[in-house]
Amino acid sequence: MKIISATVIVTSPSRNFVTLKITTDDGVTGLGDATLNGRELAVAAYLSEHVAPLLTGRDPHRIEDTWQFLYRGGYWRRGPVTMAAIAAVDMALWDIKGKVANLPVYQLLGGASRNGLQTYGHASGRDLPELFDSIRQHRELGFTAVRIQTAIPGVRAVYGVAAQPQASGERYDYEPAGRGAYPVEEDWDTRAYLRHLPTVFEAVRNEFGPELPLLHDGHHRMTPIQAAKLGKSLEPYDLFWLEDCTPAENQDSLRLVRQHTTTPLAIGEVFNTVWDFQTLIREQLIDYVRAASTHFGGISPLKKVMDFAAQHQIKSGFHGPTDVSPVGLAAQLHVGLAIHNFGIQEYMEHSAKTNTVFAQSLTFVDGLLHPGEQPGLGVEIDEVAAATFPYQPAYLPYNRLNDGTMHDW
Ligand code: CS2
Ligand code: MG
Repeated sequence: MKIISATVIVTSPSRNFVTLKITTDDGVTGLGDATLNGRELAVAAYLSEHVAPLLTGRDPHRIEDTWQFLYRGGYWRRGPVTMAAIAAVDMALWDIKGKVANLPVYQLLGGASRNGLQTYGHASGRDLPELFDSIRQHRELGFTAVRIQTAIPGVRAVYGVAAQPQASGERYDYEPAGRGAYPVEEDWDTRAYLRHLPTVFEAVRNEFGPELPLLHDGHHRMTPIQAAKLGKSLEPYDLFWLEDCTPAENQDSLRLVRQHTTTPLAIGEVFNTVWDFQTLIREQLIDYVRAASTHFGGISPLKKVMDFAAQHQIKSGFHGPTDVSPVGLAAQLHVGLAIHNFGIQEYMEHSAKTNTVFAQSLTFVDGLLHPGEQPGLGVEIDEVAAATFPYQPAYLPYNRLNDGTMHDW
């Protein structure tokens, strides 16, 4: 069996997606997700200019060797663009292998370790009534865990909170394509945030009780001691996890957070190789690995990092926003179903428009996601539909503090 072509499909049904399609001489095709929010065309060029030409003639069954060839052979290692490109190849080859074996990919990873994947959704609101409505809406949809994001008094626009109520039935999607060809400036005030957030979780616990698993995303905005302060102040509300509490390029900084709080910590959606996790996992400075198959080099390294994490009783919490495409989401559902140390799966449902481009076999029933029993990943792309949604320049916002200093978004 030989690869005869690798083509890059950029489409923007509700937001930009980059998909790699590998075709073999037997006519079997495989898909991989290479979507990197705000830098999509960089990955598309990396794939079409520097990877696709090298794949022709290779044996698609040699997944590990192809991964190592692209990682070590490119000389310049790691980084989000490189690892998203390699991820797409890895996913597509697992898709092909599953189709040839007539098995869903999770079966090739050791089979199912559970019936389905507990999932959390994004509840948000500018104020408590809106937030409570959003929590109720998510519970009616079957979510058995919710992430809580809310406005902060004095801060104009906050990550994860719609500036206006969503159209009825529309799910809140923070990464809409129409963000414009220049990033929007937002503002931030950590002290206001640290004062306000505990009052929100107290109100949510009073309204919904102690059982509902609640998550929160700090989105990289605190210093380690501020993260420690927040983790400690949220302990009475028994969070499932506090995510991205502080930028983790300096993995050592999580030692300081860990010393002060027992609130479980989740980190890693912006990481792209196991090296970014090495200290965090070895010293058990986190509780959940937040990697996404798309940004972490694909299925192969995602399984490897979870096997490393298992030695330190750390579980998965794979990143599942709308800027991981249905292909990338499917890839990590297969990994999540197979590994023993599964924790929870994020699920920001893709839009109806996106679902006209990507046919998916995943199911979400009784709060559990399952990738389905289709051979391979269980996702197909309608290239004619994809072509009707051309790329739209779109960037994530950025943050400045009140004095104009750049801050983490
Ligand atoms: C967020 C993401 O889902 C999350 O946890 O951190 O939505 C993040 O903002 C986007 O993936 C950025 O592209
Ligand atoms: Mg996050």
